[in-house]
Amino acid sequence: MARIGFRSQMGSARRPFAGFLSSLVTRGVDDATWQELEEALILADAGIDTAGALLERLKERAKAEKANDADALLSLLKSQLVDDLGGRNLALSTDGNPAVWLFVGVNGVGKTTTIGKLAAREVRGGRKVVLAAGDTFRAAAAEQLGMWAEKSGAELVRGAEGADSSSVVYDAIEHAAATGVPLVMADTAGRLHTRANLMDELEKIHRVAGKGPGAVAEVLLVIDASTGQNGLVQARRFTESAKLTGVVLTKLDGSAKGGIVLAVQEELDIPVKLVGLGEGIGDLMEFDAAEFAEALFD
Ligand SMILES: Nc1nc2c(ncn2[C@@H]2O[C@H](COP(=O)(O)OP(=O)(O)OP(=O)(O)O)[C@@H](O)[C@H]2O)c(=O)[nH]1
Ligand SMILES: [Mg+2]
Repeated sequence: MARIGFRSQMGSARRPFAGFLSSLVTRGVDDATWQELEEALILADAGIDTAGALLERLKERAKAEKANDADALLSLLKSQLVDDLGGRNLALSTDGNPAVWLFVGVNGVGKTTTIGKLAAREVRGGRKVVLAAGDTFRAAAAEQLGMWAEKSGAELVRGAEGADSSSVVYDAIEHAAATGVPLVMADTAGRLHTRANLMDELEKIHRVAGKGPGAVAEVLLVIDASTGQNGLVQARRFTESAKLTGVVLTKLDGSAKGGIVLAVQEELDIPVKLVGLGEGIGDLMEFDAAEFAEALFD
């Protein structure tokens, strides 16, 4: 399988920076440069505060390092992005017997698809995986996860439609423990069939999952990058209640703009661990700050 890359699959993410880049190349660094960069960052969904903060850091460094031509400024920009976005531990923890990875996020963001892709990656790496159909909102959700189980070579544990999600997840963990499977990935619903609060439900799943033989090793918030700043507003609700360990940013291949990566990391202060770059089973990458910065600004 050809290795997928940010540059080839990033869709519209680079587009907001095209104008800034071409005037930088033709005019060099002048008074308008900073303003054009700030506008491009805001257009790219970085958010006003994040764009402003990045610009301040850049200006200071440009002055100190006397970066006053286009090439120098571009490499400074890339290295600032790598400093801001990189240097974090992106490995998914496998602590626990089994380790349990919970996937949370509003509906339609790509939770189930991400689980399918990740299960395939783990199975390819020689690990056995149980998928827990914790989204009991509709029967189709478990069927969709079942298809991913088949494609990826993982095993599925599901309950009846409308069953208690946490009990399905608990059963999956017990089953994994009993059969020597080291990893459980649990799907959850983005909405509920009862009037219960989604955050309360997720907390309950987390609590119950920790009571069994396994341990919750990752709680991954899935965010649809193409929803831009709106996605961020939704994400904040999850950060208030769930103990998140990382973000999966999906659909960066579509109409999403690249600045959203900055906004998520700076405003939520949770590492973007994985990026979704398509609907296929191989379209998932560990986030790579250097490759991302190159892809945006080369
Ligand atoms: N282009 C693209 N599409 C994606 C990506 N990830 C998921 N999708 C698509 O987004 C749609 C929703 O994905 P799901 O995985 O069903 O989303 P979900 O969060 O499980 O949704 P609910 O179960 O309704 O809460 C599907 O059509 C997926 O194929 C991605 O990285 N890129
Ligand atoms: Mg789903």
